[in-house]
Amino acid sequence: MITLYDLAFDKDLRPSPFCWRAKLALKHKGLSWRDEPCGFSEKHKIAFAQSQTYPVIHDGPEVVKDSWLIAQHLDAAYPDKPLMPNPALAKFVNGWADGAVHIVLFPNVVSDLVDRVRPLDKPYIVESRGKRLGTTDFAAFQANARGKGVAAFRAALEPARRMLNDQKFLSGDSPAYPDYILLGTFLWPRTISPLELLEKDDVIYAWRERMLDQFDGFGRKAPAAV
Ligand SMILES: N[C@@H](CCC(=O)N[C@@H](CS)C(=O)NCC(=O)O)C(=O)O
Repeated sequence: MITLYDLAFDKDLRPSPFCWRAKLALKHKGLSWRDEPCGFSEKHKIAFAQSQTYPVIHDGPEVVKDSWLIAQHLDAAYPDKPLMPNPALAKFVNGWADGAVHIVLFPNVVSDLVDRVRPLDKPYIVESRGKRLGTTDFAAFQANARGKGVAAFRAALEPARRMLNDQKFLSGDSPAYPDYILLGTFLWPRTISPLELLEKDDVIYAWRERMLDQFDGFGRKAPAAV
């Protein structure tokens, strides 16, 4: 049985976009797993993997950290239903999400995120995210960011929009890892912020609806922020 160490917030919210990638990859493979919720202050739970970040999986004798390595491990260990029929596309989407999309998304939701961590994790998140942003006035930072930030986020999605103009999923006729990467990106704000990031007539909105329905509504059923 696979064990997944998944980042948990207050009220058992599970926002981590990287953990979502791993969960959606496991679903794609039809694998079940044991879930181990962990807070920011519970890194001792993943010390066995020499990891400072979630997700980590324990799969029999194998310990794998980092969502990208987890996806690669799953394709190697369970070759049915490849997650990456087009590995170059998957690699591009992974880097684009991490290096461009998340960067413009984060300022729009940072205060909502800080508000929803477990009380025990609050000092850590205030200090670490405060250092990253240069302020601990997250509410003001977020309010200011949203002035141009939502438009910047939508603009960063343009490469996906152009693909989805012509095809149902980033991976073609059916979803694969590139789609799970981007769905993870959307499940992150959905879990910790009431902010709607997309306009209803955006092809990405319709794609997101299709993706939320995958695996019997797995993403849609996950507790979302109100
Ligand atoms: N490259 C890693 C990134 C993982 C990552 O940054 N996870 C965040 C949660 S979204 C984390 O665990 N952060 C711990 C911290 O900030 O202390 C992956 O793809 O798995």
